[in-house]
Amino acid sequence: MREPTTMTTAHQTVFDADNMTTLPVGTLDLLTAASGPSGPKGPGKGGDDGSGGDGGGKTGLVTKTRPKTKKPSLYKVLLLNDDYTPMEFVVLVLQKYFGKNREEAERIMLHVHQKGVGVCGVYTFEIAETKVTQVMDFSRSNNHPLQCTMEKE
Ligand code: TYC
Repeated sequence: MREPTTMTTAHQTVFDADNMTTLPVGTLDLLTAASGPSGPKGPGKGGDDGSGGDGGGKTGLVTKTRPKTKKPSLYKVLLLNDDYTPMEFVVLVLQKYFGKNREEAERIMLHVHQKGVGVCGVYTFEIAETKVTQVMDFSRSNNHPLQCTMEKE
């Protein structure tokens, strides 16, 4: 791990830390940064007015930093209907792997039974993938043809 460092270069103030991106001033304003956390603000060495003026007749690129906070993609985990898996088994799956109470599990099971497909939950990629594997393994172990898949939201 490097320590965050502040260096004075030909480009004036450059902030360098792990997990931070450095952007030219002005770029920041184009991003939807209003809702997220942002880096140091206000006049520092070299100021933030974009002039680059330091009284020494030099010009340079003033930068600001902000933390990288990209939201992960989400995935729906789906159950598919079939003619053979017992309703009670599907209800058990929904309670065991998706944290549903009896009432909600019955509602989702009946929805899948009537419509052909239904959403069990929405998760990040790895969690969704794990749920699909767990349900498929559990169904196969119990000799049921129940199918579980995932799709990007
Ligand atoms: N259609 C099944 C039956 O009548 C019940 C069922 C519901 C199966 C949902 C799968 O994902 C499913 N026994």
